[in-house]
Amino acid sequence: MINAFWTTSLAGLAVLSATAAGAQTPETPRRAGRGGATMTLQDFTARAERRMLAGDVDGDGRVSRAEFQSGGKSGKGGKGGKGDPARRFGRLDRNGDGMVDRQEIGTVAARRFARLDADRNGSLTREERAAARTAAADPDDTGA
Ligand SMILES: [Ca+2]
Ligand SMILES: [Ca+2]
Repeated sequence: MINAFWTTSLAGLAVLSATAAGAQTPETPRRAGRGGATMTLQDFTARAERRMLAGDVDGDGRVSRAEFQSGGKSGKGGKGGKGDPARRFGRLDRNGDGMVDRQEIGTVAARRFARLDADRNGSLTREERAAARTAAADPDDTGA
């Protein structure tokens, strides 16, 4: 009886710690070799930063409105809607100082990640990202 009790408790604890560890550890081993099929928040944020800062012409680590609007790659050919650079810039520049910095990119990317991560497991599958691309509108689109 005592043995059964302890066995059950320990098994329960093992499951709990495994779950906790799983939640905190990025899925590096599984991700490796799968061609980036899944992305952690870190990957996602890094990619958003890279894309945004590709338009950082003067290299100050921030993207000004002018830099953003002339940074051809970030737009999807677009006038209006989610592709409109002016509107996208306004959403990214959360403190309204006319510059988008890393922190702002990170904030927006994290929010977007949380929304895209449909099963809340802390990583985005190819399917979850594909669903985002076909979504009608994404107010936090960072181009990632
Ligand atoms: Ca800003
Ligand atoms: Ca997920």
